[in-house]
Amino acid sequence: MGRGITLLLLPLALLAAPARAEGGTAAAEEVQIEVLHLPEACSPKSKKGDLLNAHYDGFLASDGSKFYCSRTQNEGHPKWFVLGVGQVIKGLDIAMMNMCPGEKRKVTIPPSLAYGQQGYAHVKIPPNATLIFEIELYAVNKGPRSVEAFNQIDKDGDKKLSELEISQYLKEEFARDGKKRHPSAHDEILADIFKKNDHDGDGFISAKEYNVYQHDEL
Ligand SMILES: *[C@@H]1O[C@H](CO)[C@@H](O)[C@H](O)[C@H]1NC(C)=O
Ligand SMILES: [Ca+2]
Ligand SMILES: [Ca+2]
Repeated sequence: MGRGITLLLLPLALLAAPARAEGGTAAAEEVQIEVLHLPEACSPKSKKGDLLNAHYDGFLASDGSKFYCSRTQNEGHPKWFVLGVGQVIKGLDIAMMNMCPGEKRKVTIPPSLAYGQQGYAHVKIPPNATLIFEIELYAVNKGPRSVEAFNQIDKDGDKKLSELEISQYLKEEFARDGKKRHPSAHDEILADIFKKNDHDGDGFISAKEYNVYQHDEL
């Protein structure tokens, strides 16, 4: 999967359910991290807003049963997601910080940082479930809303993205991935980008409007 347009526009929402923190006792509410493998050259280390590529298996702590395995999905491709912005459950956002490509971790996540008192019936997670994930990280990349990405689109360097600049960017991305698209796709996507990002409606996407994750200085 390419790193371009899809990620800018449609960050995937895997295992994204609201993490319901509901009080509880402090000690039991932390994510426990056990490093299973640490590469000798451990860099770069993941941070909020980075785009990660990982495989992970999820188990119920109560009986060890496996409720999730990324290897059986999407033709076995590892998952892409942006770290620290709620695309995964809160506990995973915490558990995967400061992690480098090649590193493996086993993490234990309390229910308050997972699916809480509700559970998540869709993947058979009961109420109040402590979860264990085994994670293997493959890549730590600049996130889709990085300073670099912004500057790359902002050709005239005025720190805001015009329709023309985004249109140009879309064309380049389309050309790069070479997928067949309906002729109207460009205009629809362009309109959609402005609808979702141009909050003050001035016809530009400002650095602030673009930097939804607020992970870098723009
Ligand atoms: C989940 O935990 C809460 C708080 O400890 C408790 O009040 C509730 O009854 C539990 N729910 C179930 C289904 O065990
Ligand atoms: Ca500009
Ligand atoms: Ca604007």
